[in-house]
Amino acid sequence: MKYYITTPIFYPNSSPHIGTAYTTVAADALARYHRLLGDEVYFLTGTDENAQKIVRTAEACSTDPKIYCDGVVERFKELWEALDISNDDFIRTTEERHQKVVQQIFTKLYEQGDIYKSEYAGWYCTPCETFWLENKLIQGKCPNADCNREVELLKEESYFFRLSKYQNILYKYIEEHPEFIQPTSRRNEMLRFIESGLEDLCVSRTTFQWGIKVPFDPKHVVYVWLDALINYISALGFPDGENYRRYWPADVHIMGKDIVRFHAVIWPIILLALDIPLPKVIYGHGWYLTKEGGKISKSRGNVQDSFELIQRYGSDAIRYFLLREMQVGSDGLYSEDNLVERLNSDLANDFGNFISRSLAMVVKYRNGVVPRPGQDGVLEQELKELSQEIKKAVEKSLEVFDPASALEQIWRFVARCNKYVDETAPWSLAKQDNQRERLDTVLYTFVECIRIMAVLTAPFMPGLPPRICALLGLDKGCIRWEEVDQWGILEPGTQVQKGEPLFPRIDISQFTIAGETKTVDQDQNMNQTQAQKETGEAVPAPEFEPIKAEISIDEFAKLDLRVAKILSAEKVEKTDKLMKLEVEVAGVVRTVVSGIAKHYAPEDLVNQYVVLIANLKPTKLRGITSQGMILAASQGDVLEVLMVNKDLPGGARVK
Ligand code: ME8
Repeated sequence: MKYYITTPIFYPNSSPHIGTAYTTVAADALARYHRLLGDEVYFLTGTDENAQKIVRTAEACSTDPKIYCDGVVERFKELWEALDISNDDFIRTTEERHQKVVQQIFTKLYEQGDIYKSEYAGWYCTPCETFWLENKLIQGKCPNADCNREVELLKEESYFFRLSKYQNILYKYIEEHPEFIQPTSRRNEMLRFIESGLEDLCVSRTTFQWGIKVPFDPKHVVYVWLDALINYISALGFPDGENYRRYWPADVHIMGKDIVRFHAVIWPIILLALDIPLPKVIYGHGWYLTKEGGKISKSRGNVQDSFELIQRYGSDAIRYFLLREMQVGSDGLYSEDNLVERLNSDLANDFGNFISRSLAMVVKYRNGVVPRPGQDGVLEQELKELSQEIKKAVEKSLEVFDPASALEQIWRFVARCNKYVDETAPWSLAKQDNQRERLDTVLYTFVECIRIMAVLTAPFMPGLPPRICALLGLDKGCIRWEEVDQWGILEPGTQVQKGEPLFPRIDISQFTIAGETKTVDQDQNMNQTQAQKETGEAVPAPEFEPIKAEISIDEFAKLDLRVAKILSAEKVEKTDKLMKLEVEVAGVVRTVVSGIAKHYAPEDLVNQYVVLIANLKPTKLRGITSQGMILAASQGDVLEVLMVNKDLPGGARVK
């Protein structure tokens, strides 16, 4: 089976962002899933460069549009690489292979009478690259709810494309093919839009020269949408390229809801006019919004540097977050806090923790050698049935382009596996001589569960399978979709390792607000601690952080530790960990921001004497300058601030 999937071609008027990344990551997960199914996949993305807004942006940077695009396109390519995007091709509309096809199609549509010359008088919105009739404007501005910006009056000789001629054919086609526009809410919107009547579309401009020239009338350049949509076939070598014959029609065009209209109306009509089969599905997902509710977009300037995010959290974590948070038919909420929360709960606690705790037990009880399992019990049977159910559910979700529910299903399996560890309590089995075979079965089941998780998550987090395979002593070939719910794949006798935690916890209390330096404290200890508990002695012993390298007494003497009296305490808004303290030390009052809010109520702290590192360089946390740090002891989830009970004044030295 072939599978042709595309993203929109993005305007390179500024660097790509998290919104743009979502579409591309979603398409990539689908492409990877289909490759795992054994389909012959062609995955296309690219850039839409012949737009008026590109000319404007380049002018603002006093540079040539092509040179400007070349720079930004490199950023796109770098970002896709950093996010492990597995596109087979990257089309730029400034490439000759594209321009040639656009000119051929324009000429053909003109010759057959579907394009005609007339005069355009109306309004143009440059940010949306869209023409509007006067009666559609809202208070004289662009009626697109997300835009609402100034429009410009245009009056020029133009070519027009007869959308109206195909209105009824298209309407009937959408009615008869309920799968054509998805999800259903977007299909209904499109039907209403077509019912309101299609106007012929202005498809050329004469007021600027950047773009593809109309071959028989070169003072015109082709209007951006007609040009852009054709990328989906020009990249395949339309009309007689091998890829075109092999892959067209597209199995799905994935895009945001903002541009479904162009894909569901203009694009099918171009294809109908050319007598070319229509794409099978046009899928419009929601937008990523900021906490304040606005769409993340270049023009709103609320974009966070994607490269920085990837560097901080890793591509798999970003991919997981983006795919998990966008529910079908609605918008997703993006914030770095949400991202860290998901990373800590779903990836570090649930997923990574199962893997480290179960591998730690194979290492502890069987020297890392996968044992031959004995007879399955009820719990193993239940897990096997669940894996079959989950495989089907994931397949069903991906058939309807819904990675969020696919991941939700996979995490049902992860949760069940964690419960299985508690139910089987291998640390107790290990103490009973007559439970040797049972322990073998449990440990074997652990490792099979890890293999299954590696396969299930492979399309979404492609960085994981190689890492998990390395832990399991397998090569990449162990990632086979058809074996997801087949048990007994892993050979007994295989040597596994505990390895590093796959997703170290991120301590968000170490963050300062956006725009300032952020330091991430990766609390690598968390997962290991739990694993250690379970493999440990009668009273499970926690695993401690290794003791740091020796220092001299002189180095220690540099630390100025003082008793400080807490005068006031209040939680820092919009965080759940940070507490702002006013402390009195040696006659002065200082502000200290401390990550203890989860463990203390403000009233429990006021009037207490604590230990302060008084000569620590101030740092900003959530915009508050913190002048020192108070000492606390912590292990796992327990934290206790060190308090001084004798009557010592704020300012007394701690030595
Ligand atoms: O429209 N949330 O390009 P574009 C989710 N060149 N997705 C988002 C997003 C957000 N906040 N912001 C952008 C164009 N996107 C045309 C397309 S195709 C023939 C021509 C994604 O750079 C989403 O896929 O404005 C949206 O449809 C697309 O970027 C718009 O990209």
